Amino acid sequence: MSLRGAAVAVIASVLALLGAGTALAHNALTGTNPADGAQVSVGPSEIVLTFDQTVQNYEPLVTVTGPDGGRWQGSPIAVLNNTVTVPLSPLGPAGDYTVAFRIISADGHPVEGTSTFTLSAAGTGVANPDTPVAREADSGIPSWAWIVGGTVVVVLLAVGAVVSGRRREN
Ligand SMILES: [Cu+2]
Repeated sequence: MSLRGAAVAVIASVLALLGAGTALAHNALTGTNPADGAQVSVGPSEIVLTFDQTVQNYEPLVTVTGPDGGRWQGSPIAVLNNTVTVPLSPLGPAGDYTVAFRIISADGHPVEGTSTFTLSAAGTGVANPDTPVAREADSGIPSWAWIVGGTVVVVLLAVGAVVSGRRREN
């Protein structure tokens, strides 16, 4: 085999490997119902997310956040082959509703994304009581706050120990 032939063979096998990698890549969202960017006058009874590959039925997460920050998704979330379906409560205020999802892809990786639709006419629905914005505010202490707080306490204790140690020496 000539040098040039060998180079071509190497490039071909690398391309083949890359192709295999693409085929094994994690799930991609191929469609939603309502479609991303769609305008509806009445909210549908459910949201359906369709992927290019089977979704693993492991703790799927879907939230539907309305224009006022309220949550409108129902439960349970159903995973069937390559689709994820979440019941939708009757909608309230007109405006944009964002569907955010996090699923476990066929290859085991978490995949997340969003899709948005617009409600053109206000409905009479009431936002989900168990996932209101208020509940997030209640437990809204981020983990870094605990770390900073804990560090401050440790430093104060250390300073206190040093100061009291010096007093005893004097
Ligand atoms: Cu992946």
